[in-house]
Amino acid sequence: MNTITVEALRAWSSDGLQWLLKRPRQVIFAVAVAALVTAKMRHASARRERRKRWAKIGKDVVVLHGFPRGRLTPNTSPFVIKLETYLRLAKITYVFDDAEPIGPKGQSPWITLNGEEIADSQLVMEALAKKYDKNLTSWLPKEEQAIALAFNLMMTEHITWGLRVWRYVIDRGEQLRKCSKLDSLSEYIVYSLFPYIMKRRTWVQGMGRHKEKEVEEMLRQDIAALSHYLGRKPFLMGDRPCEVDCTLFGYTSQILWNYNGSPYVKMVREDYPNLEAHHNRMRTLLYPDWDELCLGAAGE
Ligand SMILES: N[C@@H](CCC(=O)N[C@@H](CS)C(=O)NCC(=O)O)C(=O)O
Repeated sequence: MNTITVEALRAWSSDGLQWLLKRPRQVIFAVAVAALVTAKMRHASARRERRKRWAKIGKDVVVLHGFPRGRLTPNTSPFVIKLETYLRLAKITYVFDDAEPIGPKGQSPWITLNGEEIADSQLVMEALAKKYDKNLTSWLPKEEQAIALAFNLMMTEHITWGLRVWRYVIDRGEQLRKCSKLDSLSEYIVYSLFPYIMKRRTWVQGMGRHKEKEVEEMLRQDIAALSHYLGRKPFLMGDRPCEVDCTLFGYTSQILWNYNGSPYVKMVREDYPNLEAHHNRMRTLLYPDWDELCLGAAGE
């Protein structure tokens, strides 16, 4: 390079630097945009790679996506346990993956099956029941199927919200933090944002507008109804477990293991002990590997 070119370059870069120094806001904005674009591209590439990995898992093998395993339960979400329990009960081959817990509808769980993505535990179970001919409730008379449906909805649309009030509004995610094992960044995001977000959501849904004791009483009635209907039967609908038992197991798993300090533990354990017996029966039947799936109490 000759001297004139070097001089010209020096002058150009010094002018350029001067120009940039006079525009700090624009520079910060440009750097932020570049960082965002890079992060988005990396995110999109990781997403593509995960999908390639899931596509290779095998024909007709379900990839169940959920939050990371809990310390004391295979999952801290009743919906993930509900679906995983169904997969086990229906003997459908699956693998669990926590790399992308939130699915196409913005919630967990969801599945990938032969490259197709299906979200919502209930819709997944219906799709799988059709594909594998595994509707475990269809043998019941229509009248009892209606009862199973109503109990299922009572749990997923009513008990869920009462439990969320306790977990996020009353306990402010403390017990959930103890029962989960997340890296410190995810923990910070989840537990500083979730109580705030969930408080808002429980208010919009309606449950969050009631007094603590009112919510407790509502859930007691629901839990009592489940217990009375279960009675002395081994499973909710009789001698054979079906989908609604998977849902019940999802909820008793949360209450018995992840709701320490809430009034609901005593309800399930002491006031309506046939529900704890149901939980133990389902766990023995379907989760011989329960301890291996769980990540162990804090401090281990
Ligand atoms: N109807 C859905 C409900 C699932 C659901 O509420 N999942 C919660 C975890 S327990 C979730 O993903 N929450 C995150 C959010 O809604 O933003 C199902 O049956 O899968």
